[in-house]
Amino acid sequence: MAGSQFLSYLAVAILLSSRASHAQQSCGKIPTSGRIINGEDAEPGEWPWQVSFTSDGDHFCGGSLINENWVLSAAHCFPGGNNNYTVILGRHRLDGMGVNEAARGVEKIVNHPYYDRNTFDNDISLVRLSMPVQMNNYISTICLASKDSVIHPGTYTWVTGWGTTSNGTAADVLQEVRVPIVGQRECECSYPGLTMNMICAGFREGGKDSCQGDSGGPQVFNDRSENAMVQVGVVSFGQGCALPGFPGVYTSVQRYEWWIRNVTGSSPPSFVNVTTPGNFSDGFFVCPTDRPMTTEYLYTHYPPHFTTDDDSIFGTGANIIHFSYFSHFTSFFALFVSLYVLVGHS
Ligand code: 4AZ
Repeated sequence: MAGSQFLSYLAVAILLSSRASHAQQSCGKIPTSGRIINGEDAEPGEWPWQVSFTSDGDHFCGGSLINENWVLSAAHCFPGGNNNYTVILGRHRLDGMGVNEAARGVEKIVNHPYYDRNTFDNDISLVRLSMPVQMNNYISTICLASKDSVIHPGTYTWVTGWGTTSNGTAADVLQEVRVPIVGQRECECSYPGLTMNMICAGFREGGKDSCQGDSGGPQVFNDRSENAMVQVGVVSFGQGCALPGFPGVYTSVQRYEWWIRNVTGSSPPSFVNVTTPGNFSDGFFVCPTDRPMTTEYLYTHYPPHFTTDDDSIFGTGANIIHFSYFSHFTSFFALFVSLYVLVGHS
């Protein structure tokens, strides 16, 4: 009798504690309502963790609210450390002041100590707000992918921001776009300097992407098993925007669990262990050598003209990858001609 009583107490205790932990997990709430290049307008409150960094009233980068005091963003957004930045939360449009907006100053900016502005390795930053924010339907936190998360190639993720759209100007209404994760090996074909701290997303044919002004903003995965949105990446860089063969590159959030816990201290954000469905790895991926050699590619994408090179964070280096493909093409052509001459003469 005593044993079964104990067991039922235990069951009740387990039930209560699991309820408590579910109640605590308030991050990444999926709202009931329902350029970015070739994205769509978001609904107000659809991405309540999205923030806008402004300087003298102008939006310059995105970020994501991870608890009442801290915003996650990209280190390359803050090259000069702390300035007179304003963080706008609950924002839907860049034009005019929205009724659900709240603004905060910046108490401090903590760029990752190993951020490398040449390679963009460790392009991650934590920004402490001047005052905590009150959560509501338009302002709430995103969950973060924990260190043991496994995110397979092909997994669909959402990226949001007010960056450059396909018409070449900044968005007014917050944009959202859905892009699949690209395997590490495949992405290295496009970006030979890619590190383990980076994760790529985009379509092989291009067309949908994040772009300038989206930097620092969140790349999130809809984790149906947790019924929560979990941030897996931070918008970091790319060769142009939405070009075929050049996915967007994101800072891999899971690599920074310990750093984030360390900086945020006594009030850490919520980490969620995500494992996405998909194939095991892209370990056997072989870089395509034919892709840029098609005349169609050369005519439509060489040199890249989607965005101006001045806007590209790669600056004047923007054409290097294309150029090396082009020189491959010419050397293959030369080889072909010499073989033809040799064989033709024997
Ligand atoms: C940028 O300049 C930038 N296509 C951000 C993301 C991407 C490209 C450029 C990804 O901030």
